[in-house]
Amino acid sequence: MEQELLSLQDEARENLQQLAEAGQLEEFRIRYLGRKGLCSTIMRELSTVPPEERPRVGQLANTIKAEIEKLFDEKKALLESTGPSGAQGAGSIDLSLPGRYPERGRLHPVTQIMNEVCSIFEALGFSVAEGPDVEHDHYNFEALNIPAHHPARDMHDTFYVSEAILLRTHTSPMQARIMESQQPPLRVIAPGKVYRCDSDITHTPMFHQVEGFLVDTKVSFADLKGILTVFTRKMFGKDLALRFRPSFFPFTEPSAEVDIACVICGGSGCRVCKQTGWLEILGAGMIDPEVFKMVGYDPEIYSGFAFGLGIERIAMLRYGINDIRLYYENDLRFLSQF
Ligand code: 2NL
Repeated sequence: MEQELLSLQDEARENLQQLAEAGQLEEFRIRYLGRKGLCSTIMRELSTVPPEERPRVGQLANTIKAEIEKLFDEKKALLESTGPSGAQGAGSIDLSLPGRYPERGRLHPVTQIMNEVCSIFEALGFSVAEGPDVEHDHYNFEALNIPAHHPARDMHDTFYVSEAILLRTHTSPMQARIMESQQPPLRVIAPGKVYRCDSDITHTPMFHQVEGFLVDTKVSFADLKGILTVFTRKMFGKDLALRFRPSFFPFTEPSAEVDIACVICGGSGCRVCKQTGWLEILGAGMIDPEVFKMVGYDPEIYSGFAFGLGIERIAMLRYGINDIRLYYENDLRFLSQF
């Protein structure tokens, strides 16, 4: 029995010395130290030793088991310890390897431009208001002078939730809500998502707008031109040419569209500006007296202007992006450029 114990110890020591990988440790542990392992088996056989020898042999067995456990723990610590690979064999961790850095995230280009547009208007004294994406027909159309059967409703390609509820086609319903509940003077912008049933290289069914309005006594078209000129210069550069071109919107009269000199060709004519030398960047106008009546303002006392711009379009012009769908494909090769 004693002989058996001593050779078990030698065998275990030798086996342990030959172990080269942390992965083999468990196999060793089960073979020698496990519940059905060699140490336990020998302990169980102690009952066959004559009673007068039992204390001595028992003690030896305990010592040897403890010795194997100690050797095992040392080897385990060695194999699992960190250090240059090779020096301590496979399975150890190489502290000299460079770490794996987590990729740094960034804001989506649409979010970046949205933030920039908002901070330009905030610097001009406008406050920011956000409202629901799901709107009442009343705020999206009626309150903005677009009654049922108005031809402008066709242009909006509206997603209807029910007869009177829809996904907002612009952010001006929020402006109507504000005018309805607050008295002038007001300067507010409404950024957010808008929805139109339309999809091609210049349209996505969801896109982002910032609309704004200013109402006070004695607001004139000159104020509109002033604010929108400051905005355009801050957004696209201070020496950029711009022009105000007559247009039509149901909620403003008179209305205008603002063009900037083509950022691609500088005004000489190219494919992007369709040879006109100009790019449309926003629509605006003096708020129609009908809208004021709808929200309970006296058009004899108050006047104001409003404007709207598409964020994806502004970002396309700023970054030279030619397909709006790129924004929504989540391709990191595209997104990580901004
Ligand atoms: C465009 C034209 C526009 C507005 C949006 C607006 C109107 C009122 C109150 C508050 Cl009555 N906001 N929005 C006014 C004129 C033009 O958008 O081409 N947008 C991309």
